Amino acid sequence: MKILVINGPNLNMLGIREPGVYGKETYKDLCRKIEDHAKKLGIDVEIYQSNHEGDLVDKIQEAYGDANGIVINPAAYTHTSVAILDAVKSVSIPTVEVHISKVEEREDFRQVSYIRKACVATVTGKGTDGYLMAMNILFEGGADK
Ligand code: CA2
Repeated sequence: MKILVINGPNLNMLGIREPGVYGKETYKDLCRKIEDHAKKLGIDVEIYQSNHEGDLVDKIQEAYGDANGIVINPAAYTHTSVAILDAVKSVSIPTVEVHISKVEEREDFRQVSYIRKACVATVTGKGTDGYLMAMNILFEGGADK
């Protein structure tokens, strides 16, 4: 089984600013945590980050026939991107949406998620542990093996 973890714009800046909202862990810490968890589950994982919407769409399309599940934090594109929603729909790969912060308790514009409709589950407000929870959801049956 292979899970693709995709991170959107500015998540590479984790731990550098706004630790009150996104925690103190750096992006490198997050990647290590995801890789350790994949090892524990005995699965393959690939981690990808981009600040560019089209690159995120390309990566989702490349997962077709390669990954059994996708964990995605589209970051700001969550609230704006029909292209990322359409990409997830087009590949029909079980996908879990993750947000480090509790988006439902933040600004109104963060209440909108275009991608949510195409996802089997959403995890919010659990910090970076949310990524591991999303991997567990796919491992336990949300994903085709
Ligand atoms: O809570 C989340 O995971 C978000 O997807 C993070 C996005 C935000 O636009 C979403 O509304 C919620 C922001 C990504 C990271 O932004 C940073 C900003 C400052 C310092 C470090 C990261």
